[in-house]
Amino acid sequence: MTVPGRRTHYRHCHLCEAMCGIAIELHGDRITAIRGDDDDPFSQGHVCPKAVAIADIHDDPDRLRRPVVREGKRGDPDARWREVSWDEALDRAARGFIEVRRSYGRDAVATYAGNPAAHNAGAILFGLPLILGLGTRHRYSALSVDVLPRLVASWFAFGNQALIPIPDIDRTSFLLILGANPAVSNGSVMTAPGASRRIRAIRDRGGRVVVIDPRRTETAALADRHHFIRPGADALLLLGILHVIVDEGLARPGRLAAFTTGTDEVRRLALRFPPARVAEATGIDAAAIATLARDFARAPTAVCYGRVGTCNQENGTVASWLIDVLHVLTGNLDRAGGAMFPTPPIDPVPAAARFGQAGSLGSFHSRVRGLPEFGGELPAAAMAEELESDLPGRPRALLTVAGNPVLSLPNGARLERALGRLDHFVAVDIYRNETTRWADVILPPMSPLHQDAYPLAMSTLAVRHVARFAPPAITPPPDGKGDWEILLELATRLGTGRLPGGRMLGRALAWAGRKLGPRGLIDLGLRTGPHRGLSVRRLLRAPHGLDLGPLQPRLPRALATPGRRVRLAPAACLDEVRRLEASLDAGEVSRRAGELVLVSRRQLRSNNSWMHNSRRLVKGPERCTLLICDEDATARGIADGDRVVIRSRTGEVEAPAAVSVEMMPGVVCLPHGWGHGRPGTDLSVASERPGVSVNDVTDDGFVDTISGNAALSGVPVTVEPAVVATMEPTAASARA
Ligand SMILES: Nc1nc2c(c(=O)[nH]1)N[C@H]1C(S)=C(S)[C@@H](COP(=O)(O)OP(=O)(O)OC[C@H]3O[C@@H](n4cnc5c(=O)[nH]c(N)nc54)[C@H](O)[C@@H]3O)O[C@H]1N2
Ligand SMILES: Nc1nc2c(c(=O)[nH]1)N[C@H]1C(S)=C(S)[C@@H](COP(=O)(O)OP(=O)(O)OC[C@H]3O[C@@H](n4cnc5c(=O)[nH]c(N)nc54)[C@H](O)[C@@H]3O)O[C@H]1N2
Ligand code: SF4
Ligand SMILES: [Mo]
Repeated sequence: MTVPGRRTHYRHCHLCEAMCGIAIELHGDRITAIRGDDDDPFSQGHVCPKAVAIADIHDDPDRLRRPVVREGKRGDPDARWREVSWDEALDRAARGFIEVRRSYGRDAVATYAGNPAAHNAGAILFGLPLILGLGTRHRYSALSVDVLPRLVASWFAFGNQALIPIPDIDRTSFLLILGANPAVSNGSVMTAPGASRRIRAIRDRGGRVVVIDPRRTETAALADRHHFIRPGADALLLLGILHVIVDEGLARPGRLAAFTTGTDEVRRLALRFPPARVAEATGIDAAAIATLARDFARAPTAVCYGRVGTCNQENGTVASWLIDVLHVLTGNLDRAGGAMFPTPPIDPVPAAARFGQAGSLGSFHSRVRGLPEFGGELPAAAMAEELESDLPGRPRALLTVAGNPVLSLPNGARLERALGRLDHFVAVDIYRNETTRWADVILPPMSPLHQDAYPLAMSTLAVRHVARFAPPAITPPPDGKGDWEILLELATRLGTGRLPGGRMLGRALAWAGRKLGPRGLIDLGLRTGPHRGLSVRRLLRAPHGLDLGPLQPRLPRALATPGRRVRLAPAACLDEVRRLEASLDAGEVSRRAGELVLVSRRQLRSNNSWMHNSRRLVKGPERCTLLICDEDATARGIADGDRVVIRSRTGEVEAPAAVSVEMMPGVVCLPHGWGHGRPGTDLSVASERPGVSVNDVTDDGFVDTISGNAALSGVPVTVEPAVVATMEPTAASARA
């Protein structure tokens, strides 16, 4: 029975990659409850604690509803912010860019796109033409503190960064997880709602799950085996595994052999790394490496899933590439139960190839450190020094879209200082936070609940083919704008469609977008996509989403390399392994006594840096703690709960220690996304329990050599008890 004025709206949750189906109970336009959508064929009712916080963000009084401009000096914590009309805000935003461009040229405008932009179809479809249209070399995004090494590896091997292998988790009989914690993150570059349930199902059907992580994680608790690994040593571990597979004649590439080149080179390479040679550096003993290799190779189907831990480290591209090598040599690439390439309803693979977005590496370099561009974008680890350096070509203006680089990029404090040097800064964002407080203008999009929902990017990473579209859940406010409208209006004012820098894809999207809007573009994509009979209308009639079946093989047809071959031995990776081999021989890879390195972690009730303003999510005990093992804590006179100082080359932070059996000796761990104690923000809940930013101690100088992706993992640090001020004897004696 329906109560008048009450209704249920169904859509996917836009917060993380799992895209769980949710049911939002509404009374008029007021949210009364959010729960999992039991009828979603993909997520089957699964949600995590963050889903209900969608309501908190939607109703958050701190969330910006109208554009604001800063009056007074940049960065002044006491600056006044004034609400202005959209026209005034957009004009002022555009004018600043036009002036900077006129005085200093196109490269003087920098852009940074953050994670929520990837969860918003309108922001993707309208952000891309704007950013490409600006034609600047100073293009940055969260990709290069996340998945860039995976994209580079795909471009090397498959000729297209959009061809990303995904674990076929529901059909595999052996899952090897390297540096991912889906029990908490809910899966990444593997859209698999209810990932924990899917992992348990592998074991229930007689398969095996092994986790390799410097922390015994929540995911490790679901596995048959867990091995600690020294941060950054995954490439060596994989070489050791490949050695056993080649040496013991376990390699079976099967049908892949017909369209793969470079197999002999990688076989020869692997033979140089017997497990005994890599054991000490990885922290995993040789017998365990050999067993792992045999189990993987002999399993009926097997897949290796590497994620943030294998990407955000110094050997990120090599590790990502060796995972592909492992899949090819064992015949597990592009087959059911192995690593597969989804064919989503709107397929970026042919689009990327046709519009010149398949990939590119090093066609230009950053000015200061010479880091390579990938796909036209520079690594975000270079952003602070680029904004800072007076070499010719310094960016004077910045546009951020859904990003919080002050908390998300390595050496965030340095970036923060550099933001103070800008002539003009515009943020498209919903909060005045650690980054956007430096802006001149903040342009806030409406809540996602006021907008259509189609998981454009996440569908391309899903472990099944699914489709789901929802209209706005709640009537949009009359003066509200979606991300796409803000980006379109900026583009119009900047005339980016006419700029010579607007690449073909940018111009095509800008033209079609103006005519069709995001819903029209999505409809066009669905109608012309690989799955027949889809359209927005069809999906509106299926509010719980449609299941379009399991993943299907795509090779060799989808390959974009010359002659449609998998290129298994890219020169850049072979060179890098030689370098790694030399440092292995020099003993540089092994742990020095007493040394500590830092890794980060995610938390179920957090989403990167921007959901700590939900009281429901942040309540409970302090969660921004330093995990440290007993041995390392005792050696430093640290007891559980003590405040400690964590120091690196770039800075220091103070946090309570949590002595934990989860941690590998020599490795300590802070969560990322905290650090809300900076002045001048408008985050009333988050600033009550600020925590500290791990990225005040990570190092922008520490990157994956091939891609320039930030090595956020494995940062050398020292940890010692915080000095208790002698003026406060009560506090000191309480600790004694
Ligand atoms: N040390 C360490 N650092 C890390 C990581 C790590 O594991 N360790 N992880 C890295 C990873 S994987 C990522 S993806 C990055 C994330 O890096 P970022 O994307 O830079 O940071 P987020 O915390 O996701 O910030 C999102 C911003 O978008 C805004 N926002 C939220 N919703 C919307 C919306 O609908 N529209 C608009 N326009 N804005 C919105 C928020 O207010 C916030 O300012 O952090 C990286 N940094
Ligand atoms: N609850 C929650 N969910 C999220 C997010 C969030 O902030 N909170 N963020 C979302 C985003 S943007 C992303 S990209 C995904 C990320 O999803 P995941 O990749 O699952 O992310 P993490 O939980 O950071 O897991 C990385 C793991 O790698 C380990 N690790 C660190 N260094 C190394 C190493 O050198 N080698 C190996 N083998 N392991 C290492 C860490 O200990 C950690 O357990 O999560 C998404 N989902
Ligand atoms: S797992 Fe991700 S998509 Fe699912 S409810 Fe939680 S935040 Fe939303
Ligand atoms: Mo991410």
